[in-house]
Amino acid sequence: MTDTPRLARRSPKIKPGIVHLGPGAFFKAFSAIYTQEAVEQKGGDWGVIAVSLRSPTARDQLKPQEGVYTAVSLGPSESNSTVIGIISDVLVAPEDPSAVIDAMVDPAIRIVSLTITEKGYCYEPSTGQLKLDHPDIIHDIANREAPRSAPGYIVEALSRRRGLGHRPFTVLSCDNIPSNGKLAKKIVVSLAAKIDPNLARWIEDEVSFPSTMVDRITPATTEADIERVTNDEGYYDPACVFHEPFRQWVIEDEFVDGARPHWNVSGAQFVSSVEDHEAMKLRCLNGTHSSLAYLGYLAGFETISETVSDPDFANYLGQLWRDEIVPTVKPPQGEDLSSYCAALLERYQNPSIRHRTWQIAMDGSQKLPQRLLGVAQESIDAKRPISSIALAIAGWMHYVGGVDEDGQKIDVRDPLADALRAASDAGVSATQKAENLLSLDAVFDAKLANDDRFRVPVISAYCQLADVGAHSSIMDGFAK
Ligand code: CS2
Repeated sequence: MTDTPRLARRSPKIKPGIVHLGPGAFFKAFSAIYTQEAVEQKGGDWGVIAVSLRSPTARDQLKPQEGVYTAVSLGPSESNSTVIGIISDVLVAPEDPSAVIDAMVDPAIRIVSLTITEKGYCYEPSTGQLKLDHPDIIHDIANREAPRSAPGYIVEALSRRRGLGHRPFTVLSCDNIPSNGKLAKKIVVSLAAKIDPNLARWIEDEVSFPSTMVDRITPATTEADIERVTNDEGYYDPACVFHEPFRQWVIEDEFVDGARPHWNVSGAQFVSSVEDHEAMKLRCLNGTHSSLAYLGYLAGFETISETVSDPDFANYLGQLWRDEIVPTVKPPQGEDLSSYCAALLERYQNPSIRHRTWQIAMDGSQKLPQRLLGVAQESIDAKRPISSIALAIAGWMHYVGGVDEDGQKIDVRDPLADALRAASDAGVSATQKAENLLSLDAVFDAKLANDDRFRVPVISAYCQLADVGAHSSIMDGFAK
């Protein structure tokens, strides 16, 4: 390794116009690439200051190579690499909160974009409200100049811009949450209202929060990936990222003063409302991803492509789409849902993308409501079946119980991991365990959790998983 030169910047830095919070693999494989392509073709000062809200890893990887990194697109049998140079600086918020606020207050910054994952919004997944008892929110109300949460940084930076007479920036959420812009607005305005009601009103009136639908499958980078870049490219790049060729970005075109990169030249769609696209993607893709992640993990599969290469799981997936998910989705203009799902299956099958079931299984308490529970509620209301969804939810319940089908410990990563484990452990019988988990109101809306048309199939799927395991349970579904 010591003999291999490190990747170095070859192109000049672009002046920053965006602060991005959450520079993980998805940002590097997605909006950073769209932005680089837009700037290459249309120009503009749209360099990105990348801000990590927690760990210094992104900075430690990127700084020594002046922000550049390699993005590798992996098709089933071909690959293609590009060096991305759109990042102009990387900051680590806990090390220097003032530097982050100063960057966000600079009027040259016209967009603050976010890939902070569901939990970064500090909200209650079952209700969509800001959690005022969240430790970071309590901290940020008391320590405005050194916040911890994304909403805390946004509120303080907007407050200072307002005080200085600057125009606000656009807040661009790129997380997998329905109406992510509306949610971001609700959270930011709720936090601002705790600090200064006039500021809250100004944010309501002046700041834009467009919603977006984002899509590109991007597994976490592994040591083997880094080695592959070293071998293929002849340089060492610990910041490299691997992604599928497919990408789709649908954005509501509501930016403060119309200021945004020409992302359309790189294929982004600007629309007046993103809701139908978001519902299609969250339910058809993320809903089945989570289902395959929990049941596939329990059945012993390491990746999504391995899971769907099992014919029984492929059948289960087809049934989940056809009978339970697609009937709840209104096709967005220009989309045909059966072609959309057929293309999704091909994307899942891509053997070059090693997307671990364990990775997708993370943070299930934050993902379940928008991925699966809304579908279950609508299907019940419309008297349609929910047996495949009930099995997926029961799979999540087993997973968060923390023990796999061979009695091995599962490394459950979830902000509610302890509460989930405690709820599961407190039950003696399988039925009690499932009932305890159903009573967690942070995840399950009370109306759904108390409805026998939901409870009964979920509890019975849980018992079935306990009796015969995930593989036999998904096969059993076809016999019914
Ligand atoms: C996945 C998503 O990890 C997960 O929860 O479902 O990251 C998924 O790969 C992306 O949303 C695809 O666009």
